[in-house]
Amino acid sequence: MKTLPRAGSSIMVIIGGLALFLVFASWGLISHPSASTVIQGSFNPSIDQSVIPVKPEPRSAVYPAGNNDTGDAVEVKYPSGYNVSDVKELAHIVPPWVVDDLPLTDDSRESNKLYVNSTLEASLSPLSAPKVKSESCDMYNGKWFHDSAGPLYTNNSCPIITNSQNCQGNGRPDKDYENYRWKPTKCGLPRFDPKEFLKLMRGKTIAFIGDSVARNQMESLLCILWQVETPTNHGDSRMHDWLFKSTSTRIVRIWSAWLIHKTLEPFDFAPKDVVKLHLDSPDENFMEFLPTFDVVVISSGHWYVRKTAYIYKNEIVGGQLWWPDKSRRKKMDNVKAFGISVETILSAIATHPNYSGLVIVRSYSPDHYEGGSWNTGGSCTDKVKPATDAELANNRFTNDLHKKQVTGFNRAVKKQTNKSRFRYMDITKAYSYRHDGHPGPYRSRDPHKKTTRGPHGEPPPQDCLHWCMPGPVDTWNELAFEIIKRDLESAGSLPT
Ligand SMILES: *[C@@H]1O[C@H](CO)[C@@H](O)[C@H](O)[C@H]1NC(C)=O
Ligand SMILES: *[C@@H]1O[C@H](CO)[C@@H](O)[C@H](O)[C@H]1NC(C)=O
Ligand SMILES: *[C@@H]1O[C@H](CO)[C@@H](O)[C@H](O)[C@H]1NC(C)=O
Ligand SMILES: *[C@@H]1O[C@H](CO)[C@@H](O)[C@H](O)[C@H]1NC(C)=O
Ligand SMILES: *[C@@H]1O[C@H](CO)[C@@H](O)[C@H](O)[C@H]1NC(C)=O
Ligand SMILES: CC(=O)N[C@H]1CO[C@H](CO)[C@@H](O)[C@@H]1O
Repeated sequence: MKTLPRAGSSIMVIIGGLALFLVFASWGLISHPSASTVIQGSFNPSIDQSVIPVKPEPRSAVYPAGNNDTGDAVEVKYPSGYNVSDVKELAHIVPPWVVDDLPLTDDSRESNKLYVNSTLEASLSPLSAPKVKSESCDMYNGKWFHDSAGPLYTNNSCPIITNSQNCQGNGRPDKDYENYRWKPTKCGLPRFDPKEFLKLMRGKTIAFIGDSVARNQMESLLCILWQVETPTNHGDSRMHDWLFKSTSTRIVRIWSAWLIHKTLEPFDFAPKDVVKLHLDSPDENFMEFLPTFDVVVISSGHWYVRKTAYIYKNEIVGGQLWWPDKSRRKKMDNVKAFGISVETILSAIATHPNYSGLVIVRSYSPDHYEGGSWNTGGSCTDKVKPATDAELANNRFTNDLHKKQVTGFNRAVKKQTNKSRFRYMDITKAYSYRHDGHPGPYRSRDPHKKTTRGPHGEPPPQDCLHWCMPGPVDTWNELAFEIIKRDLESAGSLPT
């Protein structure tokens, strides 16, 4: 096949148009916030664990449509005449939502500098546990290795796995992706010991704040802990809240897709039907609970592909999939807006007069729509092992968001006035190897779902963003556990 120039090619234009159409027609892979409300709310924790409760289907499998949080699912539709083999050559094209009428402002040099040294290294104080060999162990550099010890739980031993992440329950034929563990180059990462964790977190609350990928991590932690104790559910629609009575440890989750304040009322030339993101105000829905948390695990990013208007200093400065008047100058694209939002929310926490806990910022979770972006034939179908270095796919959108997140993190930490501690849990690189850890087409129980490519090579509808449970996402909690342990240790308050 011919090699396509990066820009100006007519195929590129066609693909771009097609992609834009698909972006409107389908949506960026984020499950609906209330999907697990249903599940958690209806599950009776006193039930015999050998009887798996029947879980209602979440309202949204993978692709919520539209511009609000109702999350009605639609499938990606490939128009007739669509030919995936035309698209393959465009592997790792910038997703259409990044292509903008302004060049990306690039503060990568600055962020790289900060990233390599000041914050990260300083934030990872050495562990005195015997497993740690190095004084300054970077937990995020390392390798995935096969571990015959297997996963920390199974789809049968954890009753609260969201259906779309229950890959085994949904018929995924391979299972070995459950057996890889992360080994930092210079230290060990202990296998998660649920009893230890509960002891460490005695009387404490850990809160997960973010989108459905944050939910993915919170549910992974619940599943791990469930193996030693069945928690009780005290949640409501605003806050999911599970209590482990033996140690009075609370695991909570608050939905906040963008982490910042959003409004629906018309604003200047932005009409009612577009969500307005106020890039300089934090999301009040979780800020009010903040002082009650001891550990906050916070993350965002994936919703910045959705249709929104960006408001900054009381002015519309840009929009994503929305910019009605092309004669107006757009000052900001979604990558930049994301960077500002990260700085806003983390600064608000770092200067909150009543917060003195630990903040773990989970870095951007990479997706794996390889061989095209998610809506142009990209796929993670048939990936059954972590990628080798040679197979590692570069994803510019992921890289851009990661850089912005690092910059926002560093800027916020500099403004800190209270006693909170900030840690950047930098999983992006490690997880770029885990193209095998996503549900792919195994995202629902539907026995008639498509799991193979169509006649023109078009991939089946699939989720290459969320993580199977059990699966690689469980390692996030091993990392978080390690961060919490180091934090309490350096504060001299580790329980004996
Ligand atoms: C959300 O979208 C649904 C369907 O797309 C629509 O019926 C509803 O009015 C919308 N709600 C808001 C608040 O925009
Ligand atoms: C798809 O494109 C490839 C390469 O351009 C071509 O060989 C093939 O015939 C096309 N298939 C269809 C169904 O159009
Ligand atoms: C990071 O800091 C170490 C010493 O703490 C220094 O040796 C190294 O050169 C620094 N790296 C960069 C990229 O600045
Ligand atoms: C768990 O996965 C197995 C396949 O490995 C499947 O037979 C079983 O029904 C699943 N159970 C649940 C509760 O999803
Ligand atoms: C902090 O706590 C004090 C005393 O409980 C309270 O008066 C104040 O409103 C709180 N501030 C914030 C921002 O929550
Ligand atoms: C405990 C602590 O240091 N609290 C400080 C947090 O930040 C505010 C300012 O925003 C200070 O006034 C508090 O003393």
